[in-house]
Amino acid sequence: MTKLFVYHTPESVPQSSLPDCAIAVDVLRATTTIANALLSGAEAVQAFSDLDELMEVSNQWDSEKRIRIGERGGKKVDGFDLGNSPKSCTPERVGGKRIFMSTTNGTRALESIKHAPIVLTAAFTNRARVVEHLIEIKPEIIWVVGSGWEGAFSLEDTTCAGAIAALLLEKSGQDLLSLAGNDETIGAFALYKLYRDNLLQMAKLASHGQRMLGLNLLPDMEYCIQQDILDVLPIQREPGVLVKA
Ligand code: 3SL
Repeated sequence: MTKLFVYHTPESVPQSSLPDCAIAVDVLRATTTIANALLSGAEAVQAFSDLDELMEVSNQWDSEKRIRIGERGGKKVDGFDLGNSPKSCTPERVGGKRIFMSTTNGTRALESIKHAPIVLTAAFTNRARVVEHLIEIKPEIIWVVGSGWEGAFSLEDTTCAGAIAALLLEKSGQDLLSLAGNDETIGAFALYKLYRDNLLQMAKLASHGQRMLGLNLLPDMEYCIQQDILDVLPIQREPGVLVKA
């Protein structure tokens, strides 16, 4: 029997325990970008919350075999190869390369769970593959951690957590009462039920959705709210380093 706990932000993750499996979610856009990068053949994605540390570690890598992705406030960081657009991670750009990535919130969510025995990343785009894996490995305790925005709740990440719960309910045969480890899970499931037929409306209402619209990033938003389109399972191989399973 699985218990699923949803946490809206990295800051709300318990400090005194670890789950069997932890999943970071940053729909707009870090975990969507990670899914694309690995599906496009990146060797790995190495996540950093700190830009200076990223530069220090990536400087030791062959410059032909690395791509630096840096985003702050929705914009590309000066001097980085790419911003955080999933669509920029094409096979031509990232194939065979190590991606060194730092984003405002998504990489902090990963940092907060990096000591869990199994760490995955999920977005709407690869939700089905993630849930398929959960059904295979049957963890007793799962955490789904939304990235939020600078410590605050974000609508799109919790809605995606609800999408994961909904598909897990369908595939496992458990009911909501036995699956939900906390009230946040029930709230996330309810949010997903409210918006599942119009995820674009949900994303446009979200504060980060508004920020993205202000930066002319509607095409990225439209991409990120597509469900179950990517057959890719990002899994942590060592703390902070994700590969395609
Ligand atoms: O907050 C984050 O980690 C980013 O995903 C934000 S953005 O979508 O790249 O603006």
